[in-house]
Amino acid sequence: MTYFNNIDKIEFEGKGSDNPFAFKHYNPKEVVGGKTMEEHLRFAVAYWHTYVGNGSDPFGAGTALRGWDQYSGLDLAKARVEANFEFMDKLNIPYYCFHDRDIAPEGETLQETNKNLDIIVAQLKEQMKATGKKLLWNTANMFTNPRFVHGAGTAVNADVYAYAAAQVKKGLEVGKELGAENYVFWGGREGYETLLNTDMALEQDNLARLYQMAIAYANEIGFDAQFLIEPKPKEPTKHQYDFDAATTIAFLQKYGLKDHFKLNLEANHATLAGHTFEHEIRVAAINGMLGSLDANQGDLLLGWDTDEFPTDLYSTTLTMYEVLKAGGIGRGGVNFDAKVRRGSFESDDLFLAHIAGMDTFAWGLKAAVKLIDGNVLDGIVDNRYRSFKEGIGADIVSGKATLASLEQYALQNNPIKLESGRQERIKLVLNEVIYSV
Ligand code: XLS
Ligand code: NI
Ligand code: NI
Repeated sequence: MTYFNNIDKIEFEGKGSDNPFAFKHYNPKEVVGGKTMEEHLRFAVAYWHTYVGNGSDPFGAGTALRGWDQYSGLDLAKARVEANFEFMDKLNIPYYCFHDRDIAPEGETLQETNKNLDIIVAQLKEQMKATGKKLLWNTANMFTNPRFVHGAGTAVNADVYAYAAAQVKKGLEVGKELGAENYVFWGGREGYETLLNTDMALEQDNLARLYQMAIAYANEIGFDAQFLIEPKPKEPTKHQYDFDAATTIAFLQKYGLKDHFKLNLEANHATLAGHTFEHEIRVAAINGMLGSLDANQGDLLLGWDTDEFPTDLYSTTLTMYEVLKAGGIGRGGVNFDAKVRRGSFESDDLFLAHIAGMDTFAWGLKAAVKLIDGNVLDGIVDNRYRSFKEGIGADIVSGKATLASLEQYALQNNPIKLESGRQERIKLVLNEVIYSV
């Protein structure tokens, strides 16, 4: 059964094309910056938004019209698997990502739920074998079911904690079965609403214990995926423990977990934390923790995770700049954790939205390569910090300087000569680079 019958394979037609169902910038086999675009970007479809999301919001019912609407239960789950592989094939997207509960319905018991999962995992495996498509990551949804009202790995109730652990165990088995490149932990309910009823220390210790158990079990079954934590400051919980990259790294360091994890960073989560996406990527990169990206964008006028498809060229350019400077995305990828707007309810919109995201990332990639090849920003940064390359600056960097030696220097060095940072000029140069590719 096919679900997108009016859509052919989306091909690269280049900048002059006015075909909305074609790429203008994403040319998978084109080599830029030493690798093909496909190798740089490693795009992934997010199962939850693309096949499960229906356009509902807190004020209104779903609007989406989908070819699988007539099904329910396991039949619906099976139809979505077929739709997934048709969709990835037509868009030439190599990877996908899912939560356990996206792909198969929950049963009455954990046994039944796992059985449903097994049926769909077998179907996914078969389709992956037939098509060569791959799983970028899977994760456990430990936030939707009412049992997680007070947390999962940070639950106030040990029975819920045990359930969450069972779900993670199964998630690791599923990841292994499907050869996932990564395994993600996103703690939607791992936080608190008020300190008045919260034992923060115990909750965080328990969360670390869950991660320890996951590492041990992955070792035991020989699942060698990269573990990722996805920071988010809030929503659904008022305060989430994995607030941002820096907080998450500190948490991992405290519990001796840092070597076992990297970060899955999401643009809209950065916005909610009061950061730019490139800030989060830089923090991860300089700590050796850049794992993967959830590509989307928020709305600066709204205070929640709107998960829009990324169409902001400045952001994708600076994102890819950070990724290239970090040496690439490694085993990670660019997962479109993004949903079409409620008003974009036709199936065609799923294609148009992914084309918009992929083209905007490819454009950003080309601009980022140009920034690097032209030594545009590196030259500026090197020049700005040049005083640390010689004399007193070199002494500071090498560790030779002391407070006394610096005082001696400062006493005779008068006046200090400062230079402009030239921000406005640099931003205009950035504009020129982005629009020239
Ligand atoms: C929610 C998160 C979620 C994770 C996976 O805001 O982005 O979708 O990516 O659980
Ligand atoms: Ni995400
Ligand atoms: Ni999100």
